[in-house]
Amino acid sequence: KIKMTLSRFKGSLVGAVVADCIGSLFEGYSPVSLSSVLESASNLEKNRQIQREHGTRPADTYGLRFTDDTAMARSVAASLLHNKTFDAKDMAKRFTDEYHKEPDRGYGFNVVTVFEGLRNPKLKDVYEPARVQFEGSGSYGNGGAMRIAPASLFAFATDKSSELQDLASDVTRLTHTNALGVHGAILEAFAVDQSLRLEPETAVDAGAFIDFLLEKMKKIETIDADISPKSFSAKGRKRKLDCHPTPYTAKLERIKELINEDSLDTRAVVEEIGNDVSALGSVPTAILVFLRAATKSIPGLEDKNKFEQTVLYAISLGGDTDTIATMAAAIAGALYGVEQIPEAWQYYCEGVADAEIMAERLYKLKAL
Ligand code: 8NA
Ligand code: MG
Ligand code: MG
Repeated sequence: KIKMTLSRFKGSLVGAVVADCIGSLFEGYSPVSLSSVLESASNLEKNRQIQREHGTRPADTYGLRFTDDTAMARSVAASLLHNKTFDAKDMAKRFTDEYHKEPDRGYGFNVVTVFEGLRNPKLKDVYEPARVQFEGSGSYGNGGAMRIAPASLFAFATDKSSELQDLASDVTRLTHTNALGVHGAILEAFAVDQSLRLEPETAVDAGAFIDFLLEKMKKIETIDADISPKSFSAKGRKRKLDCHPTPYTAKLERIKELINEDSLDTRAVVEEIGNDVSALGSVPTAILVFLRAATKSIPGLEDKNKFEQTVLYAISLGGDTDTIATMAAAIAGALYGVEQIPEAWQYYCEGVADAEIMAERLYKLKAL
């Protein structure tokens, strides 16, 4: 049982890394054909086979780089591990140091302004640079949600899951203060936490999983809606469900219906739920992907295991592929464990070894 949880911590963080690396090959393409996604995955397997047999091809020739999603998740994990608690200044410094060390990781167009602001030595309030983004409405991008999984593991390990909502909000507001960006990160954080609590031997009850998230989001959306009306402007609400006064709740209700449909059209998912860089247009999508793959066989991916189905299906939706895949994989890996992540994927994706170590260290916080 104990070993099981460790494998699920690793599954979540390592899963997020490989999904980011593979997903980034398709970022921005819409639509993406499932066959091209399958080809990328099978190339990894083939190269690994050749490499094994002949030992001729160095790993780095075929290595896939991680992007901003992983770069920032690593900082979240490292900061929580170093301080054994949330330290806003320390985490912000890790974000900016990481960015300035390697700015070419595919960061969002506007978040880099926040990094510049955070570097100002006279800065008094570490949340200020994020707050002034987009004329004071703050970013609603998915950059908060894409990095939140380590916070879920930290809260789980330290028995502080009751504080997960605040932790996810604090971690996110360092760069994203728009309610839609913050709520998206909270939703992803709860989804990872909930996945860690599922019985791995029992079939996933998608309805119950969504009901749990609905209960949380209903409360969050109705309370915060009154506090920050500026965050709830029409901006960034592209789809019909986005315009609902409680949009995450509305989308989760709709996803509950969609995942039960016999055949689920990719275009319908993209048009109704989304595949873009906004949190509202990607976090619910990641949850849909996880639940659909958990409860149904994805057409064309029948011979793949559940973790692979989750990642490959996420990427096939196109758009912000690395981020939707990384979020879905963090949830899926927390259920299936690291054993379901193909060895070839782990071998060729940059940052896997670090993710594994961080998962282990987070897990060990349990003993404290
Ligand atoms: P961000 O905070 O810069 O937000 C991303 C984008 O969302 C911004 O550049 C804006 O276009 C838009 N946006 C966010 N908030 C507002 C607002 N209040 N008003 C108007 N527009 C707004 O960056 P982030 O950290 O949230 O970005 C995360 C995503 O960007 C990730 O997918 C990451 O991988 C990266 N990325 C994505 C693509 C892609 O094509 N999908 C390409 C490069 C980078
Ligand atoms: Mg990225
Ligand atoms: Mg992305």
